[in-house]
Amino acid sequence: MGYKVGIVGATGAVGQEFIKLLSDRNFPVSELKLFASARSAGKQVEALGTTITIEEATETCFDGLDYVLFSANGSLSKALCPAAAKAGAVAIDNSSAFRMDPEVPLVVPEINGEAARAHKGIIANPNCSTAISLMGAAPLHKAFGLKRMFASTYQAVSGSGAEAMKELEDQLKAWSAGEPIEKSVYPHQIAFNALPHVDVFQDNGYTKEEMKLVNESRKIMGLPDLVASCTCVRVPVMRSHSISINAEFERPVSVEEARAAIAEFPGVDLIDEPSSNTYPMPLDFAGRVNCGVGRIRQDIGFDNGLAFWVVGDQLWKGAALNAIQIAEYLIK
Ligand code: 2RA
Repeated sequence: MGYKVGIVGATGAVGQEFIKLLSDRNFPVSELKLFASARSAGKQVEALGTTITIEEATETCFDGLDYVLFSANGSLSKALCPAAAKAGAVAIDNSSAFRMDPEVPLVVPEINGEAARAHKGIIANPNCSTAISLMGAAPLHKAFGLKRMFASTYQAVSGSGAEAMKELEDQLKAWSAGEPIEKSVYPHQIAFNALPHVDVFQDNGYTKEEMKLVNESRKIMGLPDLVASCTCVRVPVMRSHSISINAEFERPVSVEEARAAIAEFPGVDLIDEPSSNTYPMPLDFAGRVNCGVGRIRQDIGFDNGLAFWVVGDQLWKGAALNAIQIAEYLIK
């Protein structure tokens, strides 16, 4: 028994990871179809041991498919996810188009996997910084009851796509060669820099990315009144996001209990031995399925507070892997 799977956005950074992970994880695919813009239609791609011709993503291309993984822009997802659902497929969408729709489950399988079963044809994949942050916050919420959460993210350039990853490489090469540094993806040079600007600024002074982390955390954790705030920063790291979190809990906390809660939670590794300079780092998490949590300590700013650090692969747990894990959850 296999499943007929489609990928929309097959040529993008996340789309390529969808293909890789379906193969690496032996997802039971009986047929794979790849969709992209008209510009890419006709190109041939090696996938799952065969050559597949990319088709244009249209409202009528989903007939007969069981699952469609979307990693396209929000407007394309808005147009095509309903069409995929109408054709009888389960659309798992990596854009922000449906994340806050009350009719659409927003899912991190280790945290609220059961919510996926209530889908009405569309399931939303969280924003990358949200999914990775909650792989640290959720086990601690389970242990102590999360009351307030303050986050600062250190986001990899892969979050801006393959072009941004190449831009960082090119800037580093130009710098070492003493050549002029070109920039196009970001408003400023990203090499040797830190940009407190991920996605567009809102009227309240926060960026869309920062409000996604706040609002999506509330929905996934089932904490509509959670007090949360964050600052999202782009840093010259290739593909793993890191997040520093200060959190206050309802119940008294202990570092030992917090470490145990992290260690026993699925999908996350406790990496926390400061005495030997052991803590999660983005370089170690590129291409790693699990996220890592470390630097756990009593937060001196709160009663019942913990400070901790979470790292995860933006392209995997932050995007393609989480979406495939949702499909795996539904077929088990
Ligand atoms: C970023 N969260 O890191 C976005 C990608 N989805 O830019």
